[in-house]
Amino acid sequence: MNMPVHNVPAGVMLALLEELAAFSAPGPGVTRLLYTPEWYRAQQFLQERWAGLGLKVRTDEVGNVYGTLTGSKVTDKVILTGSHIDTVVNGGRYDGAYGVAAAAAALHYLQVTFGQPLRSLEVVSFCEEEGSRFPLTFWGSGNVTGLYNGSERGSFADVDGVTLGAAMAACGLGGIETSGVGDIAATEGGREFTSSPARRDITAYIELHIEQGIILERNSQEIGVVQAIAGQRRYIVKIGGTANHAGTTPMGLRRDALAGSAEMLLALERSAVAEGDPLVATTGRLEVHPGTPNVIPGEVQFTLDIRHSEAGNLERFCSGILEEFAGIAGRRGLDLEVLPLLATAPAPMDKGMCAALEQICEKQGKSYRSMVSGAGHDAQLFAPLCPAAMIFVPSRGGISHSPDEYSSPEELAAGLEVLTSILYELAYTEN
Ligand code: HGY
Ligand code: MN
Ligand code: MN
Repeated sequence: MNMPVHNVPAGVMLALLEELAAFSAPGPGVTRLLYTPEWYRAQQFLQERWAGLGLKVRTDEVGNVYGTLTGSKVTDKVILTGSHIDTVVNGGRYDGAYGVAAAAAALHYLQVTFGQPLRSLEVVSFCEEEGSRFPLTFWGSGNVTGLYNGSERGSFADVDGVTLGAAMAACGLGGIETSGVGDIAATEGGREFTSSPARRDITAYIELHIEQGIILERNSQEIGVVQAIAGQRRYIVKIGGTANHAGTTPMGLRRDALAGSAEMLLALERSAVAEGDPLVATTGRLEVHPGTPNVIPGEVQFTLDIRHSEAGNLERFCSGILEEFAGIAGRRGLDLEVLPLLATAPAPMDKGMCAALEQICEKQGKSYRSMVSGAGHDAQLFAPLCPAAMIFVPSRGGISHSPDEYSSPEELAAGLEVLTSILYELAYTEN
């Protein structure tokens, strides 16, 4: 089949990326956390630019922004493409934003070049995926796919104690602060909020994203066709000891929550290394209370992020390490509380779309490889609901979640062309 999509101009995408990077809190890299002023301005900016690109724009009650190119034949279903607009703290300018900018540029190119599609195409800027501000992740796609039911808005708060519902209300969004979990109490405005029911009108989801790893660069390949996304377990672990005087408490009489945590984290690393690739385990955040030099730590709270591409191995590793934590706490006379935060199963991508992506790369003479994603992505929430696919482009040095995150304009443009090509096949041809 000839390739009607070629030489897709990257200018619109690169300009969007440049402008999005400016919506950040002060500091190195890009920091754009959910429901913060910089987050709000970025979503507002996208609505204006997408309207200017001829897309029909709307926002849902959690702040996901959509731009639709309505089809001539199929209008009650959409082919969805996009990614998340939020970032980690001091992150890069491509994680998430690239998939959002490229999707809008692809729809614009398709509309200008081929006119109205047969089937509706829709770009989405998901409000949140990282879990950087509130202790939950995939808040944007999770509200689209039914992972969340709205009751979370009163029960999750950021480090300053601002609840998800209050932060939403501060952005004028549908959520209003509620009382506890699962109990959607009437609010001061007397309005109940409704949780956004899972959408049933999405026939396929495609996400373009930077690899955030080193495999494509190491193998000098332009495109990654993702076969599966690793499953993820996230926990908050609370260790209870006894805060006491650092000078007068003999070592044998201590219940030191930080020393106990340190033994647990070394056990975590040792077990993960022994388990071997592709298992990874990380503690990204640890808080010590009271956190003063001359007081034995009475309480420690740390996060766990554990991933594997096989569900059984992930389950076995998690239960094993939590058992080991219980043994350490028991020996030290410490209290242990483990709060599960997230459990996403490994998600296979759609075989038909993977094959179509490989064929597109072949025809366009782009080097590519099939691969598993160690990073979590919105696409994994769509995989159980509709055909889902992901396309990667190289990350320089494999660096991501860092101000040094970088992909060249040529690499970004290659990904854009592959995305545009599969969207053309899905929306413009009688496939
Ligand atoms: O953590 C992840 O895998 C993704 O970048 N949110
Ligand atoms: Mn991402
Ligand atoms: Mn990320």
